[in-house]
Amino acid sequence: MTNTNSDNSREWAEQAYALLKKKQEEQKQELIKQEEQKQELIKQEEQKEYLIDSLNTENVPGPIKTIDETELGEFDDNFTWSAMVLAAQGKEIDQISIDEIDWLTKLRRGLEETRKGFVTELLDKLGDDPLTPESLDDLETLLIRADVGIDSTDKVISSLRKKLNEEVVGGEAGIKFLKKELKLIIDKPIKNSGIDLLVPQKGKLNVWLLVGVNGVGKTTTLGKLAYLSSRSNYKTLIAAADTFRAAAVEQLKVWGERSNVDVISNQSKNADPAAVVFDAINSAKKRNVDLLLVDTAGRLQTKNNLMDELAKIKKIIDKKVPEAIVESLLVLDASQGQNGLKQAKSFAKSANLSGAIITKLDGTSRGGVSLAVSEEVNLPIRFIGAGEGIKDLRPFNSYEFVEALLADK
Ligand SMILES: Nc1nc2c(ncn2[C@@H]2O[C@H](COP(=O)(O)OP(=O)(O)OP(=O)(O)O)[C@@H](O)[C@H]2O)c(=O)[nH]1
Ligand SMILES: [Mg+2]
Repeated sequence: MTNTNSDNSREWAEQAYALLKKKQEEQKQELIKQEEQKQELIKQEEQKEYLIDSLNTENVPGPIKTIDETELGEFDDNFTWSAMVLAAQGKEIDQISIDEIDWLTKLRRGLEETRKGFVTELLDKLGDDPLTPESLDDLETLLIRADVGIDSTDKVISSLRKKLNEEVVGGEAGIKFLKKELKLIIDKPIKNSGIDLLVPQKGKLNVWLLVGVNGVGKTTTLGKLAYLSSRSNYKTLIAAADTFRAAAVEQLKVWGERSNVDVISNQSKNADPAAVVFDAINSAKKRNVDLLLVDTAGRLQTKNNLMDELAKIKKIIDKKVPEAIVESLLVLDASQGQNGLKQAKSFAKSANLSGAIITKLDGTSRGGVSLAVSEEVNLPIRFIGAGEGIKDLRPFNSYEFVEALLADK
C-alpha cells in the first residue's frame, strides 16, 4: 500500500505510538501539576481566615484545561494501519496526532461493511493467482453490489482488462491497480474544481450552504463543521435557515454551544428561511466572520419547491454580499446507496452545487456510492462523516478513503 517497505512502516508506527504515548503522559502530568497548584493556592487563601468569605478567585488559575485529544488506544493493528497510511502520505513522526489516528481507525471500521461485500470476497476468490477474465467478471459484480455505480465500474473493469491483455497481473498487483483506478475516479472532479482542499478563504466572507433531502445529516454535519472551523481559528457563525422543523433551531444551538459558535435564528412560526439568512449576513458582516454556515430544510411547510427556496436564499446572498465565496454542498447519506445518487442528480440539475459531503459511512455496506457521485454527478467530495460525534467529520482525502475501502483485513 505504501511506497515504503512495510517492515519499516511498522517500525515507524511503533515509534509514532511511543512518541504519542510520551506526549500524552506529559500532558497528563502537566494537568496534574496545574491542579495541584490550584489546590495549593486555594489552601493558602483559606488559611487567611479573614479572607474566607471574599476568596479572591482571580488569583486562582482558571478551570483546568482538559485534554482536547482523544485518549491513545492500544498499539494494535488499527493503530499500525492508520500510522502506515499517514506515513505513506509523507507525514513526519512528530506531525501526527491521536485525533488523526482515531479518525482513520473509525473510517476503516466504518467502511468494513462495504469492504466485506467486495474486497474480502474478491481476495478470497483471487487468492494469490494472477487475474483472469473470469475474476474480472466477479470484480464487476462486486463493485456494482457495493454501489460503485455502472459508469465507474465499467471504467475500472475496462482499464483492468486492457492491462490484463498486456501483462500477467498477480492478485496483489491487481488490488494496487484497482486502488489507483478508484482514486483517479474520485480525484477527477476535485482536480477539475481547481481546489484540492476546501477551506474558508481568509479576509472574505465564505458562505457554505448545506443542502439535501430530510434526514441525511445536514444539521449534524453543520455542527461538526462549526467545530472544525472554530477549532481552526476561523470566525464562524451559524444561520438556522431550516424553519420547517420546530426542533431544528434547538438542535443547532446545542451544536453551537459545543463548538462555541453563535446561531442566528428566527423562532417565529413560518419564518422565511431567506430572511434568516438576511439577518445572518448582517451579523456576519458586523462581526467580520470568516465562515457562515447555513442549515437548510430537507422539507418545506409550503408547497414551494425545495429548489426554489434554495434559489431564494442564494439570491439574497448574491445581492447582499456579491463578493462572498459561496459553496453549495450537497449532503448525502451513504447508506441510501443508489437512492442517494438519484437525489444528487436531481439536486445537481437545479441547485447549482459545488460539492458533496458523504455522511453515515459508518456501518453501511454502500460506501461505494462515493465513487458514483464523483463519476456520475461530477461533484468533488469535500468532507466525509463516519459517526454522530463532533469529531466524526473530516476533510475528504481520496488516498485515505481508498486505502480504508480496500484495506485487506
Ligand atoms: N451513524 C451516523 N449517524 C449520523 C451521521 N450524520 C448524521 N447522523 C444521524 O442522522 C440523523 C439525522 O441527522 P440530521 O443532522 O438531523 O439530518 P438533517 O439532514 O438535518 O435532517 P432534517 O433537518 O430533518 O432534514 C441523526 O440521528 C444524526 O445523529 C453519521 O455520519 N453517522
Ligand atoms: Mg436538519
